[in-house]
Amino acid sequence: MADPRPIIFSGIQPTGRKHLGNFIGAIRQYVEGQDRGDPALYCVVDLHSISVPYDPADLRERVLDTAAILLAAGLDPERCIFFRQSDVREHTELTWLLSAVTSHGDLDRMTQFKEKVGKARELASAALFYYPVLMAADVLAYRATEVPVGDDQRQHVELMREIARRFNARFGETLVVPELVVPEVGARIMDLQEPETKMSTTGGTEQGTVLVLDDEKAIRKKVGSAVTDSGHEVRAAADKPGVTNLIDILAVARGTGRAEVEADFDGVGYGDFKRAVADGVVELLGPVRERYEELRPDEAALEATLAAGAEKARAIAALTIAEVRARMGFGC
Ligand code: AQP
Repeated sequence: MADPRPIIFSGIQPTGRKHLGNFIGAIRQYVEGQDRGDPALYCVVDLHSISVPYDPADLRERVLDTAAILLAAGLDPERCIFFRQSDVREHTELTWLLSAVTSHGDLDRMTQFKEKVGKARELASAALFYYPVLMAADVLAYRATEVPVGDDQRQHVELMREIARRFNARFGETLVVPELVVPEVGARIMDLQEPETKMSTTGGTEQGTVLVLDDEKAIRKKVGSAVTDSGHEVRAAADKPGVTNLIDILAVARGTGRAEVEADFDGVGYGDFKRAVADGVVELLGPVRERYEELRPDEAALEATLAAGAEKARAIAALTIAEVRARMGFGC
């Protein structure tokens, strides 16, 4: 018998500043997954964004920005379940229930928490510390089998797998242990100015971060000034992080692999190579920006899309929560 189709779940934070790393590492995987998944669920994770200082009035706007970016990138609400996390209250209930099988030590080991708080650990919100439990609830509520994410989420997915295993061992087989899915090329797109650090919404350089909504001029400027090295070979190597990053970006834009890009640019200087990368990124993101401009003004339509998705999501999550509650000894 053929394998059943996967249940796919992934979440993305609400900001209008989605970058090329988010697009390559996550968003294009979402679009690919919507015909494979049964269902594929994608969620704007607004509850996660309260883990750092934020402006409530701004939050709703950023959710709509993000929703419009994802729809512009190719998400089709007819082929996937697309919704806002806070509309499905089951996520917060399951977070609390799963905390029974999550240890303080588990959360204390999360490198993303350590990187984000730096030395200001005592001032960090409890929500930031708890973020991986909410992320586990997001996925486990749908008994997802696949979680498409970028490489930076590897540790969080490992933890949710462990939480599911522990729950099943303690309360009986209930939750599905999901598989991490990271893209073969582009799982970690690096900052163009600091290619040793990942391209990031909060931590990167302005010039080294290509935004999905950047216009052609901005894209060409940022890619044109990307840091390379003192050599001249277009070759992926550990000691050539800048060039390797550009090779990955072009490979994704052209739908090929590293080897094909290296072969195409054998003997070509960095200047021409960067121009080709800029062309590729403009082709990749240009249509998304144009479609975004059309979709973003119609807030009522965006809200209606998210509300319809939430209703479908809730129907699935409610079944899981009911079973989890029963297993844990709560009334129905
Ligand atoms: N540089 C990256 N390369 C590949 N994938 C990436 N992702 C993030 N950065 C890269 C993936 O994008 C998805 C959505 O991420 P998010 O918006 O939920 O936030 P994040 O993972 O915390 O990364 P950001 O966007 O850079 O935000 P900050 O600055 O807050 O860390 C995820 O699947 C992520 O793996």
